[in-house]
Amino acid sequence: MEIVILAVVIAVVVLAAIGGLVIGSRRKKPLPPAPPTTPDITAPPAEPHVGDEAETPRDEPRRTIEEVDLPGGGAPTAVEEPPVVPDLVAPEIEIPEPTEGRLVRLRARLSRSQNALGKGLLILLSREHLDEDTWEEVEDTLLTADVGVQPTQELVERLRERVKVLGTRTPAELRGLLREELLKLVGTDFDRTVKTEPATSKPGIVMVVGVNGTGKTTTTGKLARVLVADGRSVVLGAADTFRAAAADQLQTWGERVGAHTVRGPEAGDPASVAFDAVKEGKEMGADVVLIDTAGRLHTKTGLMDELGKVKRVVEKHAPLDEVLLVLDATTGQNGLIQARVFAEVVDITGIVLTKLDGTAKGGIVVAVQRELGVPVKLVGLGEGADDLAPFEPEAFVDALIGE
Ligand SMILES: Nc1nc2c(ncn2[C@@H]2O[C@H](COP(=O)(O)OP(=O)(O)OP(=O)(O)O)[C@@H](O)[C@H]2O)c(=O)[nH]1
Ligand SMILES: [Mg+2]
Repeated sequence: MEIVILAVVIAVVVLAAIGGLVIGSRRKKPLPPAPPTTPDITAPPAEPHVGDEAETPRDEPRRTIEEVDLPGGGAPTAVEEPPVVPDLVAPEIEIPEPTEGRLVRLRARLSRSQNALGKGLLILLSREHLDEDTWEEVEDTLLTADVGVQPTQELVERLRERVKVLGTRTPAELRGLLREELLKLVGTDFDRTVKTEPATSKPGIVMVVGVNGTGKTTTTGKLARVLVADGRSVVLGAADTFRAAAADQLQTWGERVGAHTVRGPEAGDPASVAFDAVKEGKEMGADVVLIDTAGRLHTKTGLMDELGKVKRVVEKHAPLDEVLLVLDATTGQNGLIQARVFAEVVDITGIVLTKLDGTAKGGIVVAVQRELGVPVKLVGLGEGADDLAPFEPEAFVDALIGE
C-alpha cells in the first residue's frame, strides 16, 4: 500500500516536472512579434462606418517583410530584395508589333465603312432591276461615305457600263467588278512608303502637321514604334511648345520604345526645338528624326506662317524627307479644306488618315488624294500603340467589300 502511494507521489512529481519543463521551455521562446503599432500609410484612412466588416479586408495592400519590426533586430530569414527606387529604374522598353500586314490584321476596325460602302454597294448592285432610282442610291451611298462628287460620278458611270456589258450578274462577278473599280479610284500607282532614308546623309527628317486634335502626337508616337520595329533608331522633336503636356505626351511615347525626345522651354520657339532635334539626331547618329508640331487651325494665318518657319529652319540642316498631314477621317469634307491650306504652306508629301475605325466615311481616302494629288501613306485604326497601319489599297478595298 505504502509502495503504491509512493509510486503515485513519484508519478505526480515527475509529471509536474515535465509540465514545468514544457511550460518553461515555451516561456524561453521569444514572443511572437507584436502587432505593428505604426499606421500603415498605404491603407486608406480607417474610419469605421456602419456595416463595415470588423476584419481587415482581404484585398488590403499586404505589407512586405521589411516593413515589419522584428523584435531584437533579428535579421529576417527571407532573402532581402534591394529597395526599389522608382525614379532610377529605366522604363521597360516595349517591342512593337511587326508592321507587315497590319492593315489586314486590323481590317475588322473598318467595319463601319465596310457596311456603309462595300456591303451597301454590293446589295444595291445585286438588285434584279437596276433602275434610275437604284443608281441614285448608289451615288448617295458613295457621297455619304465621303468619296467626293467627281470620283463618285466617275465610278457610277463605269459601273453602269460594266453592269450593262455583264448582263446577268452573279454575286462573285459583282464583287470582282466592284473591287476592280474601287481599286482604280483608290489608286495602285502611288509610292506610299514613308520616306525616312535620305540619299546622302542621316538622319531622315519627318515633320507631322495638322489641325488640333487630329492625332498628330499619337501618330508620331506610333510611327516611332513602326520605325523601331523595323530596326531604326529614332529621335523625337517636341515642337509643340504651346503646352508642356504636349512634350510630356510625346516623351512618354518615346520612352516606351527607347527613343530620345528633344524638348524646349514651354512657349518657346517651335522652330528652334525642331532645329535642335535634328542637330541632336545628327550628333547621336540617329536614323530618323520625327518632329511633332502643335495643332493649328488652317484659318489662323499667324500660326500657319509659324509652321512655314519651322520647316524653313529645319531645312538649314537638310531637306525634309516627309511632311505628313494628319487628317481626322471623321471630319469629312472639312478635312479637304484643311488639306488645301496646309499643302500651300508646307509641301505635304503624305497623308495620315486617323480614326478610320469608328467612321463610315472611308471614302475620304479617295477624296483627299484627289484633292492634293498626294497619297495616303498611313491609316490610324484605333488608340492602341500599334494601331497605325501602312496603307495598302488592295487590303483596304478587300476590307471594304468583305470576304
Ligand atoms: N479611335 C482613334 N483615336 C485616335 C486615333 N488617332 C488618334 N486618336 C485619338 O485622338 C486623340 C487626339 O490625339 P493626339 O495625338 O493628342 O492629337 P494631336 O493632333 O496631337 O492634338 P493637338 O496636339 O492637341 O493638336 C487621342 O485621344 C488619340 O488617342 C485613331 O486612329 N483612332
Ligand atoms: Mg499633339
